Amino acid sequence: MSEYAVENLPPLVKGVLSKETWNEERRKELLEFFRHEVYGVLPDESSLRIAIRVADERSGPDIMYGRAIRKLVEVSVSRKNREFSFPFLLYIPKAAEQKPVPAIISLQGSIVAADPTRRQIAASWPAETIIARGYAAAALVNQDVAPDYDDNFTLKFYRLFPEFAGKRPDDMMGTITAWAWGLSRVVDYLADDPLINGEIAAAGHSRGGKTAIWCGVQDPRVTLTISSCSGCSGAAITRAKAGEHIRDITTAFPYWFCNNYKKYAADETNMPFDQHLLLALLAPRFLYVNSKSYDSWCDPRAEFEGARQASPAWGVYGFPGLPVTEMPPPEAPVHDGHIGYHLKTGHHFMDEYDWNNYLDFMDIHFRIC
Ligand code: GTR
Repeated sequence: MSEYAVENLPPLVKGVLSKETWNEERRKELLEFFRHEVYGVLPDESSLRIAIRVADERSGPDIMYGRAIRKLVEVSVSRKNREFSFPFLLYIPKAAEQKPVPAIISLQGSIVAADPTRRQIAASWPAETIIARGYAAAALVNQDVAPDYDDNFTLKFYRLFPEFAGKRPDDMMGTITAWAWGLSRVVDYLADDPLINGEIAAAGHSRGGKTAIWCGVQDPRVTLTISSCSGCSGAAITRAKAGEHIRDITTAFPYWFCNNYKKYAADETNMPFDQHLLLALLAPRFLYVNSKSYDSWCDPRAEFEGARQASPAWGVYGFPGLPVTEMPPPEAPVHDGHIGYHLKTGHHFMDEYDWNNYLDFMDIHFRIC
């Protein structure tokens, strides 16, 4: 593990995580760095006209046995005479009518997971459990915002930017930036819903975890960012990790990132950043990182290291980040710092065990009671 030690890393990486070098200027500089070099910049954001409406709202015995209000929400965006819209699904516990509740948004990779009829219930989004535990649950399907294949930047959200179709400047957004933008539109809605108390978590698994992190970093309204098995270009320290590296991910999924990211593939050791700096941008808000023990492509140890090495940034604000320095064994969650963590025995997946731990963490740190 010596390769991971902060003292072995280049100056930008070393410099940020101490009281002396961390300040708001530094944060802005790092955020711009990740925008221009890794995930890409959203062009001309101020020209987007956004309207959000509840298309359908129901409650009653058919909606989670009377325990929840279900809303189907539509986000419509226009720019220069082009339009695009996408839906998301939201359940709010009936109890929120008495006292507003926190919400947790999940980015899902398939429509099946976000089934509003609840005939199909996916382990990756146990909305019934979330509602039973007193939280609102929103689900956004990533491909409703932007396709998860290389469409030459022409479909869905990209339709709004015809000038970039097929000719993306090197620092222009990849799909993770587009998906993160979509998550922030769900935050827009929740921030204005009187049944929600302003505490909002954003969660995602794997590519969704990378996206949740990128959303949380850019959107200060996200109280808690949850990364499940986000691996390479997510929570995992890239240097010396096992499994996937920048070369692999930019070859298999070049459209997730801006073109600039590829230039780091050849020499990760000397790149001026690593993923703990991205996580540090979340401080002093809450972060949760979890991994699966057999997920060698993501590398659980590198994910733990991302959280551990980001941790001093929380100290700058007087909060405990990750309260442990040794990687805990499986099934031994750590919930008492501003960074939550657990490792579970298993393969690359997000399941009810993970969700119950996120909710346990939120019970401790959010205003649920
Ligand atoms: C893999 C990719 C990972 C991870 C994963 C997923 O193929 O290499 O970085 O994002 O997909 O999203 O399940």
